[in-house]
Amino acid sequence: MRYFQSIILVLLALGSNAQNPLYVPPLLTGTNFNLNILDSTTQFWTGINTITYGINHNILAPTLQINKGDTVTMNVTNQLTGTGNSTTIHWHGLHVPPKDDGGPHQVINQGATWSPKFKVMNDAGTFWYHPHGDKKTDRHVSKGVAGFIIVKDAQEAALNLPRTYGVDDLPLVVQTKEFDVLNQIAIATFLDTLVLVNATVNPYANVPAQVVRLRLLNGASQRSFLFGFSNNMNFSLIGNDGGLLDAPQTMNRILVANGERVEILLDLTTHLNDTIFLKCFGSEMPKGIYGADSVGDAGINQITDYYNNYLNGIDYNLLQMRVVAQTATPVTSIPSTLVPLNPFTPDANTVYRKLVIDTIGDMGVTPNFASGPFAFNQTLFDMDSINEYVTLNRKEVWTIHNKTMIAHPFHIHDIQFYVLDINGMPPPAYEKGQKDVVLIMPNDSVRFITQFTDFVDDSIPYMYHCHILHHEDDGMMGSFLVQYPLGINDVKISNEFMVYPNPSQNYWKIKNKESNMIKSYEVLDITGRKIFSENINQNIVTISNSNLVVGSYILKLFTQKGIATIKVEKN
Ligand SMILES: [Cu+2]
Repeated sequence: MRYFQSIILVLLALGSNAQNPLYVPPLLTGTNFNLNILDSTTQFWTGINTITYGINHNILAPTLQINKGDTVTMNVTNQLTGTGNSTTIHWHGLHVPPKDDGGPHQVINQGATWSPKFKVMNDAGTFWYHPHGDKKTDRHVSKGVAGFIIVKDAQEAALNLPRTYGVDDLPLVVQTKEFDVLNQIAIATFLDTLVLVNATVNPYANVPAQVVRLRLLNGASQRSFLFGFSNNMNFSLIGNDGGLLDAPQTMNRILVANGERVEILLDLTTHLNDTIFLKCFGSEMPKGIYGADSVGDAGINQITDYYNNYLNGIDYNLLQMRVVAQTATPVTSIPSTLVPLNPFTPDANTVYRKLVIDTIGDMGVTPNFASGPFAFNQTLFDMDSINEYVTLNRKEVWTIHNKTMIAHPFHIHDIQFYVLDINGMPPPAYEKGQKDVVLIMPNDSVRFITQFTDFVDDSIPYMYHCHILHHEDDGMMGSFLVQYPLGINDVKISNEFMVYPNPSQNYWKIKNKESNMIKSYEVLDITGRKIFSENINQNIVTISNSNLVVGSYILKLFTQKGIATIKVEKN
């Protein structure tokens, strides 16, 4: 059935060779934004109405241009109809407090308005906003809700860069969509065959014969894009997720995974009247990346429909660029330097964490290393659990190890990070800037370093997750709280729990005086660094301390009613 549907879509796609003018979302500026999420219809094919969602428009969302240092208010109203359409809006890449982040906990019910107000703290760069509802991200993003955020700052303004929106500075969100037999948007079918740039089928844009800036966003649910141009011309990569690089990198291909952004400069000064296509070079994409000719192995590790999707492993056009006359004040050269990078370096207090990406084998299904279900550390996302506890201002090195047969784009909220190494090797120059998504290839270990600054919250978590949206919705996500460092004076002895013996030489026994089950515990050193932890789900716990050196420790108990901290002594 799907195979025939795929053939029909091929014919539809090949039959519509006519180029359509590229849609450029309207640019909104200022500090107060009214964003109405609504449902409507879009004709991807003439005469065929497909239900789509958008913000202030039938599909996609306005581009928000905001200035570093400004305080902005976002009035987000959920006007979606239908049942079960509460949603959220997440400001992807922005450093904002957890309550304003728009993760799955900041639900906007139908008919309601959510109005977060926050200071813009990021450097100039290309960010985006999209729904992030619990188990609904793929559905709401695929139906069309996604918009750019362009952050401006003084450092970027001082550079001679193209910045006339829609003329020599083009936002390009690249997506593929999947359709059911009624031509309605489907999700997680592996038959995403309609290619869209800014929601336009077969788009063209007039671009001036000068240096042009493209802000490329992979807004697809699962497909990665290896971008390049039909004439194989070089371009200059000037920025990635979190802002500008220190110097342009000359390249002719750039791989952009789901959620990632790059800014590139294209020198078209000698190309007047040329027609050049922005393309995806799927035939050159390494195996294991969604969009390559194969993911997974032979046999049970295959995703059958993957091979019915004609886009996988082929080169295809994304945007036809018709090079027209220069503008009045063209940029005609590419700067040799951009902005200084300030990567973090580990110190004595740095915390090291490891997340292992693997399939889940205990859900009554045979694990399939290409189609999942996937999880971090064998733990599926749970709205009511916290997976990691992070200390404010402490530097952290996270290792993400991918044990599966498919590449996963790892995204973390709140902060930007710097990739330290990939399988022990330094990252390529184009990945040295600030990032909030990194694609982890099969069997790879990627380490990044970051620091969780400015915002703490004892109950509202941030998220980390795979940005393949059906992986995220299926539970490939975790949460973390950012908390103040624990000092001895901060630790309150909880009267609800009895610890004995204390001090002790071999073990602490913890008894709960009320019926408040201890779900798990952590043993921390006195600086708040986790030494070990265990999941227990019991009222009485015995914690061996025979391997600990003599000194003070903090027991952190995660209970049904909340977190209790108790100071204990090893002697
Ligand atoms: Cu994934």
